[in-house]
Amino acid sequence: MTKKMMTGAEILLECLAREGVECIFGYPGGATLPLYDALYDHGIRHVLMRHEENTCFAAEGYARASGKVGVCCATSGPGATNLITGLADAHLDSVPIVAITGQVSTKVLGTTGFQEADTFGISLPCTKHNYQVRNIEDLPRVIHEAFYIASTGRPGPVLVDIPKDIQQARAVYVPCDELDVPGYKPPAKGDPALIAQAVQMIWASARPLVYAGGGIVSAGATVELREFVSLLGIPTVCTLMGLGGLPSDDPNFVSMPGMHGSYAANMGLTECDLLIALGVRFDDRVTGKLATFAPHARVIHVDVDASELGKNRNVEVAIAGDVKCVLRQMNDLLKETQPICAERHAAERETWRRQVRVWKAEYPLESPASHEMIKPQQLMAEIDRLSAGAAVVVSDVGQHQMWAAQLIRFNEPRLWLNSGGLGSMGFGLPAAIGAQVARPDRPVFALVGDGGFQMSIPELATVANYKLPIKIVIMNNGHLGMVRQWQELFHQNRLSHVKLDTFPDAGKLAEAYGLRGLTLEDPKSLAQALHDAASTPGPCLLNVKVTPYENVYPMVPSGAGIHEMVLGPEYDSSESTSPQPLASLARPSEEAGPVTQKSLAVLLENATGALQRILTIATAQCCTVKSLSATPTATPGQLKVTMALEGDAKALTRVAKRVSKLVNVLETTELPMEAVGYAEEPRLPSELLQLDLEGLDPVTELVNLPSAQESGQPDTPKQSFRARRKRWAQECDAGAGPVL
Ligand SMILES: Cc1ncc(C[n+]2csc(CCOP(=O)(O)OP(=O)(O)O)c2C)c(N)n1
Ligand SMILES: [Mg+2]
Repeated sequence: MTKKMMTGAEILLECLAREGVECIFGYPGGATLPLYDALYDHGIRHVLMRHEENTCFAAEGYARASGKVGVCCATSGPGATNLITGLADAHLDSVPIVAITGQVSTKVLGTTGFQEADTFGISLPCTKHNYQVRNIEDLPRVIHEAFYIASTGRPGPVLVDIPKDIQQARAVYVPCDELDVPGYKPPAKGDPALIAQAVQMIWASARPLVYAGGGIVSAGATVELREFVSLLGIPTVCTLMGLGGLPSDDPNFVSMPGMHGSYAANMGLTECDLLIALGVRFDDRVTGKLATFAPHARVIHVDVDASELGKNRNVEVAIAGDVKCVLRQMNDLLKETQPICAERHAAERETWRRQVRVWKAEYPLESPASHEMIKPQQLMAEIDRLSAGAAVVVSDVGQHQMWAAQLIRFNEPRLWLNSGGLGSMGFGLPAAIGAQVARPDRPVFALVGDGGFQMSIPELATVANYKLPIKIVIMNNGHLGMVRQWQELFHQNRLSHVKLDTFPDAGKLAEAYGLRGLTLEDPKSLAQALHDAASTPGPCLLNVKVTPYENVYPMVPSGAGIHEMVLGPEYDSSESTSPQPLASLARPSEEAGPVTQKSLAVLLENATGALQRILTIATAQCCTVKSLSATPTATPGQLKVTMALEGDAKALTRVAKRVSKLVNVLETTELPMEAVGYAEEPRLPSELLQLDLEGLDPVTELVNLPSAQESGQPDTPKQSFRARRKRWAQECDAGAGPVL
């Protein structure tokens, strides 16, 4: 190859091109003038953002959506310091970024020159690695190392600080084809002895649970994870960072665990006897109080970053390795041992799966609707309906982020992008810009709060400039909602400086930037407006006004165990939605009443899983379904289900209340007992067969299910929940909580 004289800036761009970089998100300045001059007629695309922090968020959006390394660039001094939040964000969420910063010339370094900041020193704790290039000959090696380190092992941001005179200097470009980074050897395969031990523990488990995190997404291990959980039918919870790692439509997917996780996910973690932790870091937002986290579980932990293993929780088997490779190894061994081991504990595992299904049905993550004002959950349900698990949803930080994580499905990895570890407000819109650049083929929603949106308004110019067809949806609750929720619940509702009184007219704001925009308040127009926005080409800004005092539930109070989650006002006897002190909100009832009967008529949309949910709610409350019949109504697609129930009086009331809240239930009426009567044989008319009963235990079994007392079952879910809580209380009183 002929050797070529090039400037440092040209060499930098050549190296970026060799790394396959398609786009740089940047903002120029004095110390990057040589680089921008070289970019002037270079093929690499540059997206001019409106703030340096957003160059890094956009690069993160690009990286998270595509799986490639995101590249951002800023000038020295204030440009570089503006990048820091983005770098810290990428560092905590393990996102591969290469950040290029300009620096004052080497002769001026250390003299407090104009726009000099110690970028190397400042960025050290919030990057995976960083460099300052002092010699043009080092440039190719440094750039290729930066990409290698950013994208391998546990991914993360790498910063390269390049003084201006190095960008201007000329040298013969010598490509760097081989890398050797001393001391950096990310593990790939797991130790076979540990894999064997893990597989043995898996076959020996009665109540296994997979706890999958962002590592699954980073490693591209979705296919392997699907196979792994399907081999034994292991219920799987995905963390905020791991959503989509196991598709939401996978039968083994439960939901998100943790502070705002579902009842099923948190109880699954609490009750499992084997926890298989894959690409997770036992983050405090997931574990709650560590002393009561997964108290009955032995733990297998797989992570590419060996320093995570055993960091927060003792583990029985710690496997350092790429989770994709390790899952392949485990899958191979599971399949090999299946013929001899599959029967072991199979019945217990089936009971466990049923238990998790019951928890899901009993305490579902629901989208309550209102006819007067749009509820935040209603907005998420509409986005979910439009997306059907296939759109990219980039969220900002706050209540809207938690509702989105709870209620929107993601049937592929890299569709759900959010700032998890650092929780950086202002992330949503710029990250959506990066995501849309990476995925022009997919609809991209930027779902932001009215607070976070106001941190990133200038990026509307970028959206307009590049005609990016992002649908910006502001969940406008008039507050810094998540902070308001904590003030309400933990600071006696003293709402201190959280009201966002002034918000721009979205129509005018959008128009000022040359975009379409409107404000929505009427629940009746929500679905159509979102549909129009999604189906009309080009960007759009929707300001959706929602009920201002809604809280995100379930919620695990800070410092509590995740089994102590507060389920929310709909599980309380009072139906008030006004702010209430935490203590007044219900946890599952602890007292039993007399056995009695109740009959219910339920008007139902004939939709997937609708009947299943009603029946599982009843059985989960230990109520016996004595008879059940269904008849079509005059309205197509509607059924009237009549059922006679027997059980604890309070439980029957809870069943009636919860059934009435189900999404597909239009109306619930209590009937006099004589109107229904008990059937010797359950009446199951053919209309029932039109309901989607997939995953449901045989209907006859449910209909004839004996009550807990009759069957002599030792421990119903409710009873075990009560017993467990009592036991912990006693243990804590005795000063001997579960030992880890
Ligand atoms: C940069 C930054 N500043 C402050 C916070 C603390 N914080 C977390 S959530 C939140 C409220 C967000 O309000 P909004 O964007 O309206 O979203 P909502 O919670 O109302 O959905 C705040 C202030 C943060 N996470 N990031
Ligand atoms: Mg808000």
